Amino acid sequence: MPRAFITGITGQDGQHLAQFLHDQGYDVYGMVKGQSNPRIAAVLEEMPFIETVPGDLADLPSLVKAIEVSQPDEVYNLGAISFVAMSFNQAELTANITGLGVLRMLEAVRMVGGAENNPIRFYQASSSEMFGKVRETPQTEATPFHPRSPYGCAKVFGHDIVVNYRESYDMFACSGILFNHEGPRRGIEFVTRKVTNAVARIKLGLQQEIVLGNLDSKRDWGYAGDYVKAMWMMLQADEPDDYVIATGQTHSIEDLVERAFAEVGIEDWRPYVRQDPKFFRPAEVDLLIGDPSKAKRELGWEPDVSFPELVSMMVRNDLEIEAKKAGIAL
Ligand code: GDR
Repeated sequence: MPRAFITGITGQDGQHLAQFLHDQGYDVYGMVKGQSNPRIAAVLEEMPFIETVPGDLADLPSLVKAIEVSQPDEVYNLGAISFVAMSFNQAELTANITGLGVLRMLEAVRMVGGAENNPIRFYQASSSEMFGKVRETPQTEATPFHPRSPYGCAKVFGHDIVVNYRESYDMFACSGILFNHEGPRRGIEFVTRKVTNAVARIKLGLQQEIVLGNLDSKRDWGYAGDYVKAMWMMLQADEPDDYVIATGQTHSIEDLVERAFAEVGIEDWRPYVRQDPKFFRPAEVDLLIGDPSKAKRELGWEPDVSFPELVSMMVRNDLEIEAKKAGIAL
């Protein structure tokens, strides 16, 4: 059985990827940091097939040990401080984990797998946040980076060091430049889930309003389940390379809000939405729209779930969860 090693196993993508790889017949190893990681118990309850391995992206010896123990064919580095807004407050931590963590992971793979023609295949979770103040629209693999947050800067370092290790040590190392991807497993701090959860609670009479930041910024939102498949496809290709993974369509936060409220039959959303400067960012990424044509051409990858389907899936999921918690029959 092929073996996959995943960092960030308790995050949205780690969970989707673990299930996907298990379904493909992989043995799945998930790196878990800390003495008693509060999220891993819930993940293991749903996916008991995951073998957990201790390790921390801030600690190279632990990564070497983790790779030695799991002996993977494929490594997926999804672990990061991933919340852009938080990276402004914890910039050094973000640089260390989201940036230098990639270097440490590559180094662990190189040390354990051997320097030349390393057989371990490596995937790095790069991000559309690297484009930041975009230089062209839509963004492709060739678009120059202009990150707008400590998170984006750290991701640029991670991206560049993957290219460098590929070129220097002939490693099979790829980066997926993933645009925003969402779903029912999304953390509540991200805007899509924050909105769909609040809309569900407002519909059920559990909450009065939702407080948001910038409603004008635009994102290219896809479904996380579609995007983890692209990660795997990159590692099955003949040659390692970098790919933009996106839908090619963009929507504003306002569009998201409108569609989520419409899903529960509320046409006029304005009375329920308040803006607060505390949710505005010191520097914003105004317009993201990715061109996934290389991934389609070379990998045969295409997204299945559309933006309306995604919002509908998330609102319905939150309605079910919130109704169950409150003991309300739907
Ligand atoms: P993003 O996702 O920063 O694009 O990064 P997020 O959902 O946090 O923000 C998207 C946009 O929504 C605006 N916004 C708000 N955002 C949040 N979180 N909360 C609010 O109340 C709110 N109001 C408006 C933001 O200003 C922003 O413009 C995500 C993460 O998953 C990264 O890790 C990943 O790399 C990128 O997507 C691709």
